[in-house]
Parts: sequence; C-alpha cells; structure tokens
Amino acid sequence: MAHFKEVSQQSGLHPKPAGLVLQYGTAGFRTSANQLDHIMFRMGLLATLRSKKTKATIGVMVTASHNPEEDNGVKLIDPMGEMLTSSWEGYGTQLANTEQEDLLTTLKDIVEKEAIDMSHEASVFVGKDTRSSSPSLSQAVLDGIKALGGHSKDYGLVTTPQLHYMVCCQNTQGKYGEATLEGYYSKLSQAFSQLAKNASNRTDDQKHLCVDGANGIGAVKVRELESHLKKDLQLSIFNDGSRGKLNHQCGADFVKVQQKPPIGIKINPGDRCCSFDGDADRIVYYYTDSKGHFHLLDGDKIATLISSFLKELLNEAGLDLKIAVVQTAYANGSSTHYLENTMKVIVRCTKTGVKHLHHAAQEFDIGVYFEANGHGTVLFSRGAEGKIQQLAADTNINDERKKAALLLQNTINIINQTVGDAISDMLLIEAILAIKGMTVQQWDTIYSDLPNRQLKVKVSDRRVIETTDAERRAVTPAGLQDAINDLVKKYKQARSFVRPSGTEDVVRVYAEADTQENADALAHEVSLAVY
Ligand code: 16G
Ligand code: ZN
Repeated sequence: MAHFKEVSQQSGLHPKPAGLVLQYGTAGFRTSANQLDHIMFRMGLLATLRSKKTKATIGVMVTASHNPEEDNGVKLIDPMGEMLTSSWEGYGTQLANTEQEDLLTTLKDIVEKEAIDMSHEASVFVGKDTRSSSPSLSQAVLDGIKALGGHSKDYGLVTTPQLHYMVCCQNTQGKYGEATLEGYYSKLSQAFSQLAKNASNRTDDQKHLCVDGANGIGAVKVRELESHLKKDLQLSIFNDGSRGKLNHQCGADFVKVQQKPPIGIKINPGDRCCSFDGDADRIVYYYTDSKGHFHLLDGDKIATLISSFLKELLNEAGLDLKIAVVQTAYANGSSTHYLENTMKVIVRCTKTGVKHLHHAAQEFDIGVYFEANGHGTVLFSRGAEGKIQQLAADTNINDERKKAALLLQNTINIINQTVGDAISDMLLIEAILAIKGMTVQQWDTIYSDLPNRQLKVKVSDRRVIETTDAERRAVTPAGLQDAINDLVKKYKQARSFVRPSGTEDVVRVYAEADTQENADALAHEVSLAVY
C-alpha cells in the first residue's frame, strides 16, 4: 500500500511527544497549541478514512472555541454537517495516543475493523479560526490528508458553523445551499430580509445591535455578512481582533459565566448587545438598564423566544407539528417551568455537549435545542419541512395561513440546522424581535431567571464523579448525592448538581436558589462536599 509508506515518511515530520496522552472529548481535542501538531496530522488521516468509509466529504475544524489564545483544538464533522459519530471518537483517541512506531498498525487496524475500501476517493474540507497557531496546525491536517491520498479543500478562516454548513451543502449536492461563503451569506441574508419585511416602521434604534466578536473569527465573518444586509440591520462591531486578545475578558463564555459585559464595548442603557464565542458557534444577548444593572439573555431565553415564535406560527398556519425544546441540566429552572407550564411545550433534558442535544432534537417534528451557554439551533424533520413548503406553495388558503407558512419557510432558511451558529441565531433573533415589535427588555420579562452560580473545583481525579439522569444526579462517589440533597433542602427554590468537565480537568458545580446570596452559598457548600 503506497499510501501507508507515505504516511510513515510524513508522520516523522509531525512526531508525537512520547508518553503524551490526549482524548477526543466533548468537542474533539483541545489543549495547549504546542502539543497538537501530531494530533492534527493524525486527524487529517482519520478524516480521510472517515471520508472513504462514508463515501462523503468530511470536515476538519481547527479551533479551541472559547479557550485562551494559547490553546487550540480540532474536531471532525460528519457528512450531514453534524459532529463526528461517537463510535469513531474512540479511533480518534487511539490514533492520537499511539506511539510513533505503532502508527501504521493502528491505522491498519481501523481500516480492517471498519472494512474501509482504501481505493475509494476521499474528500476533506478544512477550516481554521484566527489563533496564531492555527495556520501551521491546519497545514498539519492538510499534510495528513495528503499522506493518505485524500483530496482537500482549504476554506481558510471560517467560523465552526460555516464549515459544518459547507460539508452539509457539499454532501446534499447543493440542496442545502451552495458550499461557498458567498452562498452562506446570501442564503441567510435573503431569508433575513424576507422576514424583516414583516416588521412595521422600525426606527434606526430598533435596527441597531452591538456585537462583541470575542476578538475572533466571528468578528471577521459578521463584518463580511454586513455588506449583504443592506439597511435591515445596523451592526456596531466591538472586539474585532484589531486590538484585544482572543476571548480575553470578552465573548459569550466570559459574559455568561461572569454575568457581566465584556471589556472593549461601550453600551448605553437599553442598547441591545450580543456576544459570540471564539469560533462563533455560541451567542448570548444582554443589556444594562437605567440603573446600570446588567441583564443577561442566555441560551434558555433564546430557546424560549424562538420556540414561542414557532409555536404561534404553527397555530396560525394550522399545522399540527410536534415541537419540543431540548435543554441540559444547566437550564435555568425558571425557563423549564415557563416552557412546560405556560407555553406547554415538551421539554427534554440531555447530557451536556451539542451532539446529545442534537440527537434528542431529531426525535421531533421541530426540535429547538439550546445550552444555557448559548449554543443551539432548530432542527426541522424532513416531514415537517415538506408540510411547510407545501403549505407555502398552496394557493387555496387564506392570507393569514399563507403569511404564517411563508414566515416558517424563511425561518427554515435562516437557520443553520447543522449546528449552533452565532451569526444565524443572531439573524433569527433580530428578525423575531423586529416582527413582534419587541424590545430586548420586553423579551427579558417573559420570565425571570432564578439567581444561579457556577463554580469549578480542582480535584485529583475528576473521573471519580459519575452521573446519571442527564447529569442531574451523582452516582459516585458514594454519599455525594445525599450530601448535595441535604444542602439543597436548606434553601428555597434550590437545585444543584456536579459533573466532571468534558473539556477541562475540573469538576463543575451549578447551583440556583431564590436569591443570589443563597445560590452563591449553596454553590460554595456543594463545592466543599466535592473535595
Ligand atoms: C463543549 C461543547 C459544549 C459544552 C461544553 C461543556 C460542543 C460543540 N461543545 O464546548 O456544547 O457546553 O463543551 O464543557 O459540543 P464542559 O464539559 O467543560 O463543562
Ligand atoms: Zn465555540
């Protein structure tokens, strides 16, 4: 096998530091950039195998999302634009950790186990974020693809969701859209402009949005989008990478965890603002009121806004489709209560990590999924899309039903169904607020968040904590859950859970209660119980 010889030679240029062990985690590999060169080369190999196996284009994204600039990471994208199937994550870990001299054996093992026809062509799309380490690391991915004889297309600087989109477009022969940045911007902006036509008499203030780009790729790409938006939306872009450091005291993760505005942004009371994370697959909104108080509208508030909009449209269109909202244990208790009891939609809770939410959402006609941290999107089943398209084309229905059907059709087009996408979510949220004539303050009052606190605890081995019930209960170590239950009983409207992080060597603690003091105290007490 000529290719294996090439791999053998090339891998010497991307040697693995002996003894280094890394794992394909919740969202691929993520660690200090200087440990990743061999991982990138090997993920180029794995993507090539995956492409030969699926007979489809596979994506490889080089990014470490909201991690500091010094880190980097890599994740693979499966044919429909979804995350790599979990049964292959293990191969990722195996390939990453096999010592240099055993690489070919490991590679051949995978080929054999998966019965991969090595004579089949392979095609891999590669993208990267703005980190200073990304160019050389993405070159290592390209080297890996080439060594195994795969074809690659380098999209260069793109957001993570943009690369997911390209992969999906490519494998659906353009049915999902055109696999180019221009195709992405025109699909989304045209849908936005169609939706915005349903908003009446908006003032310039209502059209204005402040965007914190986390000094990352999102800022670059939202600027490219801007020229397609005409005057429907006026963006002020902050933290665009020209001065500040990536994710440093800015971006969606900082704003959500710290519950305060990012640096580098000047906001006046009432201004509508949003923050992207470092690879633009998350978004949160916020504003400050006249007293200077900060108000956060996180993934839960976004899911509520979007699902109530969709539910109203389904009613108006007279379409009987099952809609559900998928959340994780981090969802604020008030949001779950509001969705179940006031909106009366089905709510599901899954483990943390996009792939879990994505799979749960696929079980419904319309699945709205959001993590509280701002990662989320909406999935429409094929059947649901078909019914909506059919109704939108029906000439025998009344104006109200027609209008609702057209709004649903454009909503489908504005959404990136492959993965959470800050740019696409932003456009959808802006369109909904415009159509409803709703201010960010009005949106915020749909329900009030329970005060909450997140803490992280360093322990010697986080794996001693095992959880069940979508991470809401700890089964090991013995006695921990009982201790948490006893602490929770001391407070009103309280809830708390602990889980080992999938991306950092820490245990995460979440607590909510009737007041901020109580949420803080509970989180602190639970973190002591974890030691
Ligand atoms: C990753 C996940 C995100 C999750 C986070 C949890 C993807 C694309 N990203 O960033 O969904 O919220 O990990 O991190 O799946 P943690 O396990 O460290 O709390
Ligand atoms: Zn991200």
